[in-house]
Amino acid sequence: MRLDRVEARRVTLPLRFPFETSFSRTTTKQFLLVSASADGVTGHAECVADVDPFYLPETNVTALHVLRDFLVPLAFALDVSHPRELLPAFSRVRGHEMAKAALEMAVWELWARREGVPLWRVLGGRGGEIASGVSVGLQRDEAALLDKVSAEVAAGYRRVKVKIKPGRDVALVEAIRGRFPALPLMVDANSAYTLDQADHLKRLDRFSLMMIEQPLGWDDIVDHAALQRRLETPVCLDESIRSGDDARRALELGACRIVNVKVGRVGGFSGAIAVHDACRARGAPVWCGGMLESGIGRLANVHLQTLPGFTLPGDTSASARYFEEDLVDPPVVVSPAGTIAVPEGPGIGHAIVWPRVERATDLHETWRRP
Ligand code: OSB
Ligand code: MG
Repeated sequence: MRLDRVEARRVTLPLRFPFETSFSRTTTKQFLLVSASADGVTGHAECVADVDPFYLPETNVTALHVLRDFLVPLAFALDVSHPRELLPAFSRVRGHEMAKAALEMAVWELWARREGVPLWRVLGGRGGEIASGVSVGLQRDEAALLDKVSAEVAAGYRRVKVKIKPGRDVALVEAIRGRFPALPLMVDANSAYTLDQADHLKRLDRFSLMMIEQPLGWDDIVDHAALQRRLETPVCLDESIRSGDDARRALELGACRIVNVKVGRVGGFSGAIAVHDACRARGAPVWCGGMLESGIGRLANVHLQTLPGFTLPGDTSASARYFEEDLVDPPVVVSPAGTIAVPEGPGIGHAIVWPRVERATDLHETWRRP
């Protein structure tokens, strides 16, 4: 299969509520929607880069540049016999995993549509349902956080993750634990601490947290290994894992016991499968993170989570927690039992509502195979 056209649209969607982490406060979601076409069939994927480089180094501007000037030409030169060939074909381009993932995922989605099967089938997953968890951002105060967590528990979510940062950590976790003694609960620091705060982080050990996610540097595994030796709470890495090899190295070094995989952070589905396999081979749980995706990226995450190593609920929650009106119909919904149904239609399996996409698009580039 030869790609004959690739497009990128820049899409902006208002968020229903601001999402605050240790590194920023997001009020609107802006992303590149990448589409790849061959022989009259088109696949679509969402790039997880943001307007700023505060989570990881890429931005929507760097992703558009790297796609246009490097990745799309490499993809046009390829005669694709399977989507897993894309990531190795991109290897001369160092880093830029989010840009790589967007194009690679669009080709997987195209592949599934050509075959007329749901994405999970080409990924090697299964149908049925997945368990759903939520990520709760930093709130105004403790009362607001408790209200938010209560609402998510009442909605049926199977586990709750709360964002922390220095000054807004131990007391908040203590308050949540006081109210919900048995709740599967975890925290995510997005690199807000340093190893010299290990004694402070150790105070979280008494709250039976499932894990603490990415407490230290975004590109570190050595300090995380030192921290993990001192904590009973499992460390989970997010930002630090950008490939299957990164997952292998982190687990072998003892830098974490659990891995968060985001397809967009590891170069696409083949990278995500490599992370999944590296964890599974070592008996380490892996779960699927999120990047406030619209339904297009959200559904890609649903399909990925049907692989057998996903033994913990991830961060894939209902569209309605983020968007008044999602770009897919039906939107992603969560049952009162805290599950999401795995789509059975071709590709991502829900229809993309193109008039909504076009209304939210302020830039559209099309590249054709020379
Ligand atoms: O660290 O997991 C993270 C959102 C944006 C950037 C980083 C992270 C997150 C989330 C939200 O935690 C997960 C979601 O609901 O999509
Ligand atoms: Mg995280």
